[in-house]
Amino acid sequence: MMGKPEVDYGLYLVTDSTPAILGDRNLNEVVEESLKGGVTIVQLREKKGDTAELIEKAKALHEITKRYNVPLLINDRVDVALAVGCEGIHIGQDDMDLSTARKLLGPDKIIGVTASTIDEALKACEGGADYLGIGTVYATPTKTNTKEIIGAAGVREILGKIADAGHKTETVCIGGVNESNLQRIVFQCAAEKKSLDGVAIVSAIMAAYDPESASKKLLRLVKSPPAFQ
Ligand code: TZP
Ligand code: MG
Repeated sequence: MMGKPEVDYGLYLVTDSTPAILGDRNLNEVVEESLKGGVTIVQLREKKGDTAELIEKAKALHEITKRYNVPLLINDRVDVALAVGCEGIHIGQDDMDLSTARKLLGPDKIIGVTASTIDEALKACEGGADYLGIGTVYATPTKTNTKEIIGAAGVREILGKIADAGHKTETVCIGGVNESNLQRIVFQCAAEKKSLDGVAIVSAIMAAYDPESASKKLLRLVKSPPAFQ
């Protein structure tokens, strides 16, 4: 038995292959640069393309993430994660339900769930999600169809409620996180009994001129306590 891998959620890269973010660069190269910079977990998020193409993309990316000993999760697609044999999936509220996904993937795969409200968060924790992606923290051009912009205060409220309910589920926040605001967001989000385990980022890494140094800088900020209290 392999068991579930230990995961460091500290600096969580979510990919985006759209022209606005990736431009004419190569997805695998950009992800590998960010892995060199210290990204601790990667989610392949592709909203377009057919299944066969997505499986090929995910397989190639998995070869890279494995070399860095970093888990690869697939956004939305349980079938693709199973086909590739990668470490797990991330599902939103409109995707496959958590219990079905768990049945299909088994106990050892990582399943993350997006939560924008207290109810969504509690339900995902009770249902056995490994981590929550809490947000959207700030409005972001990377994802415009976000239902809820909850701010750092909204994230903190959710963290407080899941801690009160006794859940140990890991947590990251997502939406508009960058070098300038990372520490303040982490600081503002901290609830009495629970802080974030990491931050999930698209554009501040993927769209950076130098994804390796951007990741290094972001990782340093994640791993150092906020410079103010
Ligand atoms: N879910 C909520 S916001 C978001 C996703 C996938 C995009 C975050 O992108 P960025 O560029 O880090 O703001
Ligand atoms: Mg989804």
